[in-house]
Amino acid sequence: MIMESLARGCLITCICAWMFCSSFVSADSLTIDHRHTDITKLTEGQINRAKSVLHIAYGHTSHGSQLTEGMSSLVGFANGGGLGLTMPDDIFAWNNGGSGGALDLHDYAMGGDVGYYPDWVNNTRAYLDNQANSNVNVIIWSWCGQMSGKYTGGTLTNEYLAPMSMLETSYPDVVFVYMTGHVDHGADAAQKAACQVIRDYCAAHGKVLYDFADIEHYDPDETYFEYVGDDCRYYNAGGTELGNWATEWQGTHTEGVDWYTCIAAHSQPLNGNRKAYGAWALWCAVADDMDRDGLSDTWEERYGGMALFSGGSGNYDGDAMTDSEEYQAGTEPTNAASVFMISDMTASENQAITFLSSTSRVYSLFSCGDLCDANWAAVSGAAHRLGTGDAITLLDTNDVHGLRRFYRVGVMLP
Ligand SMILES: [Ca+2]
Ligand SMILES: [Ca+2]
Ligand SMILES: [Ca+2]
Repeated sequence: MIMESLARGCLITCICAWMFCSSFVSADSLTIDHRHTDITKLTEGQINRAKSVLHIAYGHTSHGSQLTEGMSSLVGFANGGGLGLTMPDDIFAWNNGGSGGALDLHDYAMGGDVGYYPDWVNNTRAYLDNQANSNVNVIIWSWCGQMSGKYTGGTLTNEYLAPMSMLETSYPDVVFVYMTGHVDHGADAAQKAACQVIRDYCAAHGKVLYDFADIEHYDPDETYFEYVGDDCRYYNAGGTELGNWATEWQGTHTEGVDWYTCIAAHSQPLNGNRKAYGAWALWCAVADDMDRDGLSDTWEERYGGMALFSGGSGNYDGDAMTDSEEYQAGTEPTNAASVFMISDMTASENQAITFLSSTSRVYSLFSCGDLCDANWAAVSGAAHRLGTGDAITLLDTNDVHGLRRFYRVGVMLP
């Protein structure tokens, strides 16, 4: 999502710009998929926050154990410096109860898997209604099979999506994590269609999704395998087996350095590795937005607490930007003088657009020739810039002399 700021002012004859803010952050869906399997991108602070905030209950059978088995063996891999990790020892430790500074994850908390309806719903309610589990704030269920069958049988909504949504209503302080099922080459079309139904539902309704199937379509180099089985074998469109993406990658990389061995039910260790990386990305992301309003809880706490900004649509400091826009732009939501705006524009050989940037935000330059058309386009040759916390300048190096140009700057979270 991009927010844009324009400053009004004349650069040279027929070249001017205008300022406004548009778009906003809202309670977006959160999807964890193959794009979130680089565990080296997680920070120690994010991991420790997940460990301090989360109390997770996980219901699963064999396929779902790829997450927890992968997470178990990840501890030693990271301790040994795998992938160049230099985190403190045992930072990825987890156990039931969270003792010793580990992540609190109640493995096999609820019997069965999400394929067994209505058992999984009843088991969830019984678990959460048990006072002994009153601190649990994340529920996650995996599939083993049945997903594609529910799709073809027309019960995917009534036996999965709708009950999940009802549970969310019943337990508003608990984050429920949706999942896609494992890839299934034997039922490829139905499996893909079922996954897409789940993805579309989660995207449309602001849900949290761990996209199990998507992770199984990619190797660590982001090579995509369209026709693939849960054992990582891949095929052509005609069904001819071509290889195994996991064993091939493992065979050309170093165990203990690039990947680690682990139990991965029905599959290969590399798949378990990637499930664990995705799981930790999930824990970190969930822990930083427990109220699911699209605003980082860390950011909200920095400026006074989540109660001040709930929903993000308010405007605490009364300036021209909503709380959500302030979050996206990295401006201060409690300081009306802190807003996202172009501060200077100069025209000489190039058109120079200057503004105060924020760290951890990415900026890009757009222009158009007619505000009535408002046909904004990225300025060619103007690279995206990472904010520094100081003023930065974006340049339009194209020859626009004699042309009318309006500029605006877009900002987004990386
Ligand atoms: Ca939040
Ligand atoms: Ca504001
Ligand atoms: Ca402000």
